[in-house]
Amino acid sequence: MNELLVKAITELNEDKVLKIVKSELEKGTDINEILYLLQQGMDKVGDLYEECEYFIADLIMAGIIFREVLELEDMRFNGDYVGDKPLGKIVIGTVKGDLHDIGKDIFLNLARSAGFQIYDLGVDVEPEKFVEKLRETEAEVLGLSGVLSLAIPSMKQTVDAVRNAGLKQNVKIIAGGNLLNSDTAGHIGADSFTNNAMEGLKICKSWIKNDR
Ligand code: B12
Repeated sequence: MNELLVKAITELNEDKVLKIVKSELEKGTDINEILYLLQQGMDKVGDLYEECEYFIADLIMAGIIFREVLELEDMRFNGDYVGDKPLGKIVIGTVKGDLHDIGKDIFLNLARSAGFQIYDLGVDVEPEKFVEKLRETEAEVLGLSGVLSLAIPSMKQTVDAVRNAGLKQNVKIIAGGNLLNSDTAGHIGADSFTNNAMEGLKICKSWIKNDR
């Protein structure tokens, strides 16, 4: 299914994508494997856009198809059961200037089903909004999402704002998005970074564990 699914999303073939995903879910294929392949397809859609083969309408279509897959009932994550008390609190948002929210939503659904309480600020979030929400909720983790190049300076501004507000010693910051690497992450000044939601969840869990 690997190549078929990547090809179907790259070609924006909605029916085929849904058919393959449904049949893989029936077979018991791991959700993360499906997400990984869809993400690869999205990268290819992005490449075609860069090469002027695809236009903005195609990016929109790719986003719609991805959302449809995420809405399938069996795409829900089975997280750890934690009872009434949340495992920890995460404030999250897509940073200022960036409207991409599919990756953010994948991570937050995963974290929520693992027992985290999530405060989602949406997209295009100003640094001050993150600071305000961290103060209000006393969350232990701040998750910053972004895929545009301009998300990097926005993430840095947000980390700086949290530090300047005197909150940094109580808050761990994780940045997520597919253009992040150790260089960009170093520049941003977050505690960690990832381009994989499952890995992000593991990092957040390890922070909470070490805290207790
Ligand atoms: C779909 C899409 C859109 C959709 C977005 C729909 C939506 N609701 O999100 C729409 C049509 C709105 C869009 C608009 C634009 N887009 Co666009 N888009 C894409 C595309 C094809 C896919 C993005 C995506 O959803 N990927 C799949 C998700 C699952 O991956 P992800 O975000 O990386 O998330 C994963 C991890 O990173 C991680 N993660 C993500 N966030 C977080 C947060 C935390 C805390 C953690 C722990 C983990 C985590 O978990 C996820 C699952 O593993 C990308 C191509 C690409 N390669 O990314 C271009 C791309 C990002 N877009 C691009 C561009 C240029 C634009 C526009 C400027 C186009 C225009 N001329 O208007 C606008 C910008 C609008 C804005 N201000 O944001 C460029 C950016 C270039 C750059 N370097 O800046 C890209 C790279 C395409 C390209 N190759 O040229 N886009």
